[in-house]
Amino acid sequence: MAPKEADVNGVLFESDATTPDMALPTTPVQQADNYPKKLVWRNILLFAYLHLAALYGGYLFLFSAKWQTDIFAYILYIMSGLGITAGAHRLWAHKSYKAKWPLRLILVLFNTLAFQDSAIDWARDHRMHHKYSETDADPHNATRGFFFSHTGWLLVRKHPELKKKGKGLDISDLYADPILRFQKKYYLLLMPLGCFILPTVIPVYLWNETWSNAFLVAALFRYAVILNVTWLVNSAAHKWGDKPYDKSIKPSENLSVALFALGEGFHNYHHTFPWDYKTAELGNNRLNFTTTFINFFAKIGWAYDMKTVSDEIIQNRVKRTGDGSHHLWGWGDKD
Ligand code: ST9
Ligand code: ZN
Ligand code: ZN
Repeated sequence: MAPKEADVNGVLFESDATTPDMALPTTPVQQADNYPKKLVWRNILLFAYLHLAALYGGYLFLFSAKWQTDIFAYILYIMSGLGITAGAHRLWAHKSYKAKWPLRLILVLFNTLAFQDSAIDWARDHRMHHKYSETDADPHNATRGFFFSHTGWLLVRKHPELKKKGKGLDISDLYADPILRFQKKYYLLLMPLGCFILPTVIPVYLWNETWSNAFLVAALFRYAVILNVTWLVNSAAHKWGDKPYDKSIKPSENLSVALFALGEGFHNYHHTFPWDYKTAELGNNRLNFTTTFINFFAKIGWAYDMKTVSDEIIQNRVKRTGDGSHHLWGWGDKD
């Protein structure tokens, strides 16, 4: 990991003199066209069904479901979103802060509601995404086009280069956590319960919602929205937006994605400084609810050792490799 610079109010400032392993860029090797794609029909059919049912669920959300069901779906959206952003992404994939076991338990519960596979598998793919960004060993290599980076990568077998290079990836820290091991071991029981069964049963029993409204709105519509918002970070935020920190990479600052993704759209910053727990230069109250959430738990002592980057390092990097748009992204004083 990068060396510590200072330790102020529990926040560790890191130098980018050496980049963490998962941030090392590699020379892109474009072999994707030669690679025989093996379609996974089970996933194609399930995602097609999910999206058609979710479209109808969106209609029911607007015109038929009870207001309690709509609010419940929104709360589930925030909870499962945090399970991805504060849990799988910032805590487990990047180790950008540490969490005591009660917070890890909350995050693993939230993460299970999101059904994006176990946090161990999610973090393993995400480490490959950073370490081999935009090469064939990147699971959702954005140089293979918008559709591939958004959904297509989940509809085909992974590239052989990914499986080869993936053997060298160290994920022993993830397996060392009993909470993560438990989630992976019982995933096929816990995930259906958290993502589909409880979200359907709760509205029916607690406020007399119909079965179809509960299933289509709180389970399927909410799940499809969360999936697509997450995938937009891989597709839209690897395509559209400014590059104030490093103009040589595709990841970009995308405000619209950040708005829906609880603060995960400032992707040029994130790929430049992946160890910053804010995943953005600015944190609290700047379209970054995930940072507000982690800061709250830091106040009660459940989150600690949050890593960030000093202003000086950011400014140097902006001057050295930015595209000149940085002034557009300084929204007043930092929190
Ligand atoms: C989903 C995940 O949607 C979305 C992740 C998005 C990430 C976004 C990141 C952006 C930043 C964060 C922003 C968050 C914003 C959130 C906003 C919220 C408001 N390393 O995978 P297999 C090896 S999931 C090392 O089966 P196939 C390994 O040996 C949706 N090795 O490959 C492995 O064996 P094992 C629901 C690796 O057979 C073996 O290969 N889930 C790695 O090619 C086989 O692995 C689904 O739909 C690696 N990374 O199948 C399921 N990977 O595991 C989707 C593989 O035993 N997945 N190996 O060690 C699948 O069905 C399959 O994975 C497949 C590929 C068909 C895609
Ligand atoms: Zn990341
Ligand atoms: Zn990315």
